[in-house]
Amino acid sequence: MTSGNEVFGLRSRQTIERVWRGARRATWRATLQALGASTFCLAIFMALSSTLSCTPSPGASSGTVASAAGETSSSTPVVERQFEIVARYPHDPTAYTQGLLWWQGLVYESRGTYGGSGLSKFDLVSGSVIKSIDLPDDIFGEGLARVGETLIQLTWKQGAAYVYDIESLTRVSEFSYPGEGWGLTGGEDVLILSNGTPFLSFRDPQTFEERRLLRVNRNGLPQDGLNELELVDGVLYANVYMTDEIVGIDPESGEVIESIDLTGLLTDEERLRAEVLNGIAYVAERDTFLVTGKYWPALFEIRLL
Ligand SMILES: [Ca+2]
Repeated sequence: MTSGNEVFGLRSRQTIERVWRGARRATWRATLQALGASTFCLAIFMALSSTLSCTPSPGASSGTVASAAGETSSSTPVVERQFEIVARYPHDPTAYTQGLLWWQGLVYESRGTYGGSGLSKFDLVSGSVIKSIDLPDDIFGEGLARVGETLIQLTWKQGAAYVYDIESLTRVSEFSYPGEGWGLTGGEDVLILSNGTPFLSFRDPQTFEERRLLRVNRNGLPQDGLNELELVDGVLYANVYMTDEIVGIDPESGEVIESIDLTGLLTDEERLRAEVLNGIAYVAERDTFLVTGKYWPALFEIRLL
């Protein structure tokens, strides 16, 4: 009962040796091929170097290109933030939302369009309106911010910022400013105004005088379309016009540091009648955000993860 094993063992050794010899030949072939390829590449590289003077590419030297290939870049990486939906609430589908904020258990909303502009406060859960005022048909409402016991509402092209008593929504005074008004946020220390461009205007909450102009950059390029705003613990959140994205901006440097993709909040059927995502309000008590859009039938409470 040995022959079988011996034969098997002999054949096995022969097989192993054949494989080993084959592998060595293959390795040498691969090595020679690699050397040949390396030599060829080296020759090409030297030829190119002699004609291109080893000048770095503009992208590598400017630092404005995302560093997917490991290039050095001065731009700030943008963190993709995930979120969870905490709740869905009703929202007036006739409201062209331009400004949104939360204060002491109520939602405050500024509405736009010529003929449909106004200001209202309503209960979050039921959507029932506590108080609402309309603007004249030739005024187009825009961003909304709270300063103490007052609300400040921008207008699109009218150059006027209306100041209201937050309790009665009675207009108490008015500021003027040049250019368009889109989003507004801030508080007692500073107000920040967007106008659809990459530039944000930092203004004195008491006088509305401009203190600082900041250009917002993303991966080294200007971030256009900044719309509704919300300042939360040193991060400025902004709707990007015509998209389902909210960006988080460092208000000191102007760099976009966060991105939240809110695609899919509404159903396809709801989207047929709705316009773009717009409206961010921070609920400090629960560390959540309320988000909605123009003519949206719903308002969502979300938590960033
Ligand atoms: Ca807001």
